[in-house]
Amino acid sequence: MALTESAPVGVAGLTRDRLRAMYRDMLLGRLLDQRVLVLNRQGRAPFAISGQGHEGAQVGVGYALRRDYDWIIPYYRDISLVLVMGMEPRDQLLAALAKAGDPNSGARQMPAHYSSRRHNIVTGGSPVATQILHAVGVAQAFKYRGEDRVVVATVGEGGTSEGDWHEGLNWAAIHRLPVIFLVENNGFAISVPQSLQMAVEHVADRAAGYGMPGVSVDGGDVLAVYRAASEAVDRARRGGGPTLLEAACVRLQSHSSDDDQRRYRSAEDLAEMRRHDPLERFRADLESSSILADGEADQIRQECQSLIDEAQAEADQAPAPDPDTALRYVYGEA
Ligand SMILES: Cc1ncc(C[n+]2csc(CCOP(=O)(O)OP(=O)(O)O)c2C)c(N)n1
Repeated sequence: MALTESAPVGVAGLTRDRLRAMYRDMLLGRLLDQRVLVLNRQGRAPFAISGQGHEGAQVGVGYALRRDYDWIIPYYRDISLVLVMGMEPRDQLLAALAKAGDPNSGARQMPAHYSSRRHNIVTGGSPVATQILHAVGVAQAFKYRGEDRVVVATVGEGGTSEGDWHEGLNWAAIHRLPVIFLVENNGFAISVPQSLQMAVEHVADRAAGYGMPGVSVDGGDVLAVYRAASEAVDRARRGGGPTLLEAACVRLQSHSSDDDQRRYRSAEDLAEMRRHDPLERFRADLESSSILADGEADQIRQECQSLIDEAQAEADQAPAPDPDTALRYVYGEA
């Protein structure tokens, strides 16, 4: 979108400071993601799964929520979303390096199973789409208690082929629960393209079948996502029920550190995808509307990079879990 339409005051009801903060959070997510991949290639982080290309969708939705009040049940690509909700680079580096202080799980879960009691982030299970049912349960509790909180569950388009997805959306619609189902549609489930997951063009086309609004938005446009998410959040808070929000994303990296997408995607496809990098798009829009001054993006990058360097230095020094605690939280408190 052209930011110049409403500059210099700001756009989408967001002040200039908030727009810059959005850019900073997208960039921090990107750089932290890159660092985890490097640690994986150095043989220090056992596994990495990247959110690069999803930052517009994640930050757009995160900014529509009330931090430490609303809840999220994220999936493994949501590195930028959990940063917006209050987690720190340090938290994710402790997890990547499997250190005892990892707040997600004390280094018991795989990396990218984000969790924070403090920030209302509920860990997902590894089977895809189980988080949908958990979110419906959380939303049911909000309604039962008469609270005006909302919960966002995120999932890939491949995950919407699971039974959990259908059961969850059906129940949420019947009971008009305050939940937003965010589908981060990057077109692939590992190597399986969307055309082999569903016979409709947009996941959101199915919303009418459940009886809820369905919105398909360009996930590369963080402000378009923010607007759509804000509407869905307002509706849910007012008792208007759930929304299926689909954000079209690009998966800039392979599925995970155990995958190589060059084996099943053409060089042309990969090059075309890179032209839709949400971070570059937002930076260009902010610069052309003078919301980011010349050189400001570089300065923000340096600040983010320093934050990540400090976080890594701290995580490097942090102790590994005590082997005697290996069974804690597995069968009960040891
Ligand atoms: C029930 C289940 N089946 C298979 C897997 C293995 N698996 C992990 S991620 C994934 C792909 C999911 O794709 P999608 O939902 O489109 O999300 P994306 O990874 O593209 O963001 C699969 C098949 C799993 N974790 N759980």
